Amino acid sequence: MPKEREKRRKSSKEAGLSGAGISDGFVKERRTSRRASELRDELCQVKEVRLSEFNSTQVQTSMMEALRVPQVTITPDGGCSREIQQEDWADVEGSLRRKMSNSSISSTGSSIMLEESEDDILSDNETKSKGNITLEHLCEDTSESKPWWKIKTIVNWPFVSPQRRNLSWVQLAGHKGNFKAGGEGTILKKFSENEKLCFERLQGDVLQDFVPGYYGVVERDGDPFLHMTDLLVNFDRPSVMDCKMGVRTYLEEELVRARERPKLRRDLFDKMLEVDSEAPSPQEHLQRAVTKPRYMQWRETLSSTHTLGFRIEGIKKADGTCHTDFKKTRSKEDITQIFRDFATNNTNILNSYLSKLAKIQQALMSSEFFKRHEVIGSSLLFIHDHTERAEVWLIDFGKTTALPEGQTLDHSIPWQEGNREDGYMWGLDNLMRTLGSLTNKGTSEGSNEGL
Ligand code: I3P
Repeated sequence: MPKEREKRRKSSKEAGLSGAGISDGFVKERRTSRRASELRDELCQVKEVRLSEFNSTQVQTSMMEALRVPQVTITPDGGCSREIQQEDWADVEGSLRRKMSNSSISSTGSSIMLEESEDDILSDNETKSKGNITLEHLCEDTSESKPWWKIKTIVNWPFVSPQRRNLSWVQLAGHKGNFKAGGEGTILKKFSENEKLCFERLQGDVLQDFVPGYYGVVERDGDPFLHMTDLLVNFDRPSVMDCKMGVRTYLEEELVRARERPKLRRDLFDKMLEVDSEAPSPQEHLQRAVTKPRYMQWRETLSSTHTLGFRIEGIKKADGTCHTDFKKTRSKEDITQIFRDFATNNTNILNSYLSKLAKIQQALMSSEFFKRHEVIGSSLLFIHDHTERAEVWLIDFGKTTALPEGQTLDHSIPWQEGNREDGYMWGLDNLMRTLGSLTNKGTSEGSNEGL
């Protein structure tokens, strides 16, 4: 069975879903969907290029260079920025060399792969990375007629009227998940075991009021989905902003995996090139690929993730235009200006956001869930409309991971590999200062680092 189908079958099983109990009406849909799955599987064949195909010593050497995953140590420098020290992992390199020599690079091939992400094969990634997207393009109902689009933070736009909800989708940010229309006022998000566990653990936690309502796992077209509240349902032509929180956007376990089973990705190299043709090293240019941690770390230092502990991923304005071109938005001045524009310099909206953030901050400080999880790749979703109603929600828990029993995080202290700190609270503090500077209220708490 192809890998992808096997994976889907497993996750469906893990979600406790089976053929039993599914109505007859589903059967036809499922047959169609099976064909769609097969087509997807064909599309998903990952291109594997064995090292043995690279005969030149030069390329082999550069491959070795690229596979050295750097360690990033972030230390507060007492001011507005954080110092980033890149160290080579001598031990990693050693074990990698052993691995590679065991796998006979030169003749018999190795298990180190050059691959493209499934997302990028299947998505409109190119369009997204260009930044500005018009609503017309995205307002078609993609949920049924389009191929399987993978959209990370997707929001539901009541395009015609809340009653006649011709579901239309707007792509906002980064990583692409899959969303479909749920019942009234709800959406379906592509199943992730990790995110499901988070929603379950969040039940009864003080954070529950700040995350989308969760209604369990449902099956649609043969695939499992998480059923949750559509956060935009009571807004009229809302403006939406996605801010990815924290100083780190990849899990520590991803670093470990990259060390143990390094993969070179051409799609990430291409994305890098699109933003800055000089970003890849000469070696990376040669092999036209980078590892994921290398890409993620580059993205973090390019944006405000490292310096402020959050970054703007995407904005949808009330006029329907979407902007996702914030990869290089780093300075506090730029970020402040973006927030000002987003809120149309409306003090009521800004104050409302600020007071929501203060409540979130309070809840985070007393949350058992937050204490015991490494929160990576999670966003704060800002939503307001012309009525000046403004809400902030915590979303995206696909990479939020429980710590071992007994371990807790501070969420403010610098990250060093092993401590699993994510800098979420530090980022939130900086975010509140940004908004505070626009309302002249500032924030009463927090350190002076960052902003
Ligand atoms: C993507 C973004 C996503 C990440 C994705 C990256 O980069 O960092 O968060 O997914 O990795 O390609 P960009 O924002 O520049 O498009 P995860 O958070 O799930 O790791 P992927 O290509 O492996 O999906």
